[in-house]
Amino acid sequence: MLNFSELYPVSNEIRQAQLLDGLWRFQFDPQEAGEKEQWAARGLPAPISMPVPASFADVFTEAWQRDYCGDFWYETDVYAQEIRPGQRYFIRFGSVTHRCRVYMNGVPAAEHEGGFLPVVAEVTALLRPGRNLLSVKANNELNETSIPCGTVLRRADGSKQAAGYFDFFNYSGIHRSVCLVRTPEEAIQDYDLTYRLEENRAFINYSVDAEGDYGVCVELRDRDGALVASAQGKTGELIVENPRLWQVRNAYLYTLTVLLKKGAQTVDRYDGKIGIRTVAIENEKILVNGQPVYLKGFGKHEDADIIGRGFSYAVAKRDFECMKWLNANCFRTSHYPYAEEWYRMADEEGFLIIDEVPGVGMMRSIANFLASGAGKSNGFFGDCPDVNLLLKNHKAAVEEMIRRDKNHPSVLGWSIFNEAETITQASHDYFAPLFDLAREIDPQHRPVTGVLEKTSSLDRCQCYPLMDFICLNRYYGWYISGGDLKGAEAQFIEEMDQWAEKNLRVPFVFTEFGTDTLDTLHKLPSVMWSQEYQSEYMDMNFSVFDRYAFVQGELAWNFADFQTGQGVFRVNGNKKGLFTRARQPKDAAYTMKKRWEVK
Ligand code: GCB
Repeated sequence: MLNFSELYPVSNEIRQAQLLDGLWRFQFDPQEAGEKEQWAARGLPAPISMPVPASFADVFTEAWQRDYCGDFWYETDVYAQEIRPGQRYFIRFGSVTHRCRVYMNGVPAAEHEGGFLPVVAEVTALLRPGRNLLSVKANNELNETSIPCGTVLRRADGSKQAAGYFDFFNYSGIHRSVCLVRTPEEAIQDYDLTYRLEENRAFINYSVDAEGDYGVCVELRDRDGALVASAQGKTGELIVENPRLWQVRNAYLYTLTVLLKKGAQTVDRYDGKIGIRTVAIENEKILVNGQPVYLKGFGKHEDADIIGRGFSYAVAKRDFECMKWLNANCFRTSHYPYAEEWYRMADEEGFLIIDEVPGVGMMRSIANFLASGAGKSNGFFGDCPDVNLLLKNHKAAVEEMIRRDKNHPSVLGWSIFNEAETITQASHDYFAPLFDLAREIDPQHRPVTGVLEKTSSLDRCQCYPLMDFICLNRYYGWYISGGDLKGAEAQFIEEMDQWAEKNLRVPFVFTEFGTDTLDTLHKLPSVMWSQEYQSEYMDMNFSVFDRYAFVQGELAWNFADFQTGQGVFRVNGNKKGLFTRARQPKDAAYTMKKRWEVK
């Protein structure tokens, strides 16, 4: 169940969510002076302005600012017109990357490790009528005891440099909206739902976590606002006659209203959209409402010009429009849980989501994408400095993600890692409890998976038996036999025949396959990096996928070009997008569109 007020902020006649987004004050703190000098109480000594939400990196024109690694501070003024007695107040951040301490009027109010899930600070006792100072000390260093994994190097001038064991820029800052949330003293904290479908009826079992000794009333309304079911009590069942199901790319959402009642008086109210649907794995099939679904779509990133990893409704809307244009139906939140707005939009649009924790970089290499793509293993769990602490942070991320996202009909399953080292007993012992945890805490018991790269081959991988469906990242024709699609195809088939022989009776989903492609390069006959090569590569991959009935999905890498760190293998970022970073299609997007029209 959620911590108090972690529920997505809403306003109604009882609750209030006041958005604090805008231009905040900001200061780097390379000397780590902020705490000693009491910046939180006194205010930042030399602030500049900084937009929230956004990454700080790409608003700057100086390299040291863009690439800054270490402590940094944000602050803003929060005006409370009145402090109502019998109410509780919270500051809720959608995320702060990668860790933070929150202060209200100089007093510490919350700490959070992990840069991709909400941070909630209760400020009831700290908030004053009038102007209040909200400060955040954040830090974007990477290490091997928190996820995503990486390390900090020192440049010649002594400054810190974040070196992720992953292939995306270490964007940092306040990436998602911030709200001042007011709730009643005793309030609705969370709710869980499970679904069962029978002929013309849906059974929704619910459980409400609410404080106080109040009556609980749950009501379900259809799109037109008509009441279709209601029930009393903290747990119970809603029965919907002739339900409109939430279907893939044909979504229907109901509104669930939870009321806390003291006699006729409503003490608290929370409204959430829900979709009636079931998800399951049966043998080699992924089932939504009992019907097989073939996953078509992408691994994505939260990544755009200027705002970096900051959430923007306009960018998200454009992404959904592009994915719909291609006839896609699914994406993976590679390599971290995205802003909640993505899931709300996916609920509306009927997209499926494989929801991933930032369990990335669990192979020690700063060019991990190269090593793994080519099947060269790097160790990790055997000599990780504090595997228990890493596991603790990883568990917290799994728990917080599932708590946050469990009620979204779009969420099809949970991904525990991307391309981790999985070939040692130590890796199995590390991951097994994480899979158990995900299964235990998701009330809907959605499938749990992890994403395997090439070295996690079936004869060596210790972790694939943990998975309900198997996700493979494969780059035959790029990192392996690049430029030789015929040879690559033969090697690909050879591997897939081995999996087929195993007869695992679970679905396989390709969660990555792709080629770096310059939108300016055409070449006949094709060469690597050309638009022609990307299309030919896709066609080759499709022909291999179609040979195996257990392949039940294809999520291309990547939806759009995205920013990475610098290096000789990346031309200002990863160019495997089917769209440019400005969200314009490359030629291969038309190849996908044509295939996905009929697939
Ligand atoms: C991978 C990683 C992904 C990289 C991709 C690539 O295997 O999972 O983060 O961006 O390869 O393009 O190399």
